[in-house]
Amino acid sequence: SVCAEAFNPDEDDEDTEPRVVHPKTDEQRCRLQEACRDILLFKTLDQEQFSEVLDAMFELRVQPQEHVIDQGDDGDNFYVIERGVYDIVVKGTCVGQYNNKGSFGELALMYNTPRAATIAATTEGALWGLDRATFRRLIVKNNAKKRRMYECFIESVPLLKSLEVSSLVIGFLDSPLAGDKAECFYIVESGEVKIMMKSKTKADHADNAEVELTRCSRGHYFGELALVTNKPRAASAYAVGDVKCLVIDIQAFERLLGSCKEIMKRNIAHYEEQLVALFGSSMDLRD
Ligand code: 1OR
Repeated sequence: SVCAEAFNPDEDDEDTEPRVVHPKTDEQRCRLQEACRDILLFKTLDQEQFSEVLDAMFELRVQPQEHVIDQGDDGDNFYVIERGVYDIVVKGTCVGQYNNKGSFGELALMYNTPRAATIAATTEGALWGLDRATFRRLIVKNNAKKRRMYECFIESVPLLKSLEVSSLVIGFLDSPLAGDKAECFYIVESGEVKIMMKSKTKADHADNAEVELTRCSRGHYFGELALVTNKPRAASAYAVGDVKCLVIDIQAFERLLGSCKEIMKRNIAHYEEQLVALFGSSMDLRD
């Protein structure tokens, strides 16, 4: 891609720019807060910064077929979805979709590159925009700081070694969910996570007992299966004591880890062998 400017958030001299404030009613602020609750890129912000971000955001309504972003354009805003369905189109082909949640438009702002995809509303929708200057001043700098803190760790994870780490948009979670929503992929930074599955043997099945399949510690990943197979979560993950995980959302996962999918699929074959050993059947992890 075209990238003339180096990625160096520390050299930005945007601290002197005036603070952007779009006044909002209480009702708007409520909806905005709800839409922003699970946005990974906002998780590195402290409360003061987060509230500055909320102040700067502005509401935007879109109609079906409307393009929010056109591939190749310069980046103006970052967008958080309040509602609506949006196609992700790369060179004329639809490669994915946002369905009533999530965010997009961060790449051009983070790396000073042209828009990497077209985002087209397929329904009527509502979005919240954040201008480029505020996004860079608060979010890009924070993300870069966080990444520097974790550089050693990221470099020690074999799966991530093959990636261009500079394009990794990361979030951190202090204790993993026993998740059923297949939206994130996790890498353990510290602590231990146990992976549990409902037993398939008749006796255990009656009382809904869970069987421990494995434990994940520093550098191990989990949560990739449902993202690779597009099926519901096959097992639950529980923190054993304090756990810190690096979290990658599904869009970033697709964009960055596509090349790692083959490695992951090979590991899924191992899961199936383990399940056969445990329960006598693999329960069709894949199709
Ligand atoms: P942006 O500023 O480049 C378009 O503007 C946005 O689409 C982009 O930031 C991302 O937020 C979002 N490849 C590139 N951009 C994507 C992709 C994507 N998905 C979402 N965006 N891929 C699709 C992954 C499902 C990879 C296609 C090869």
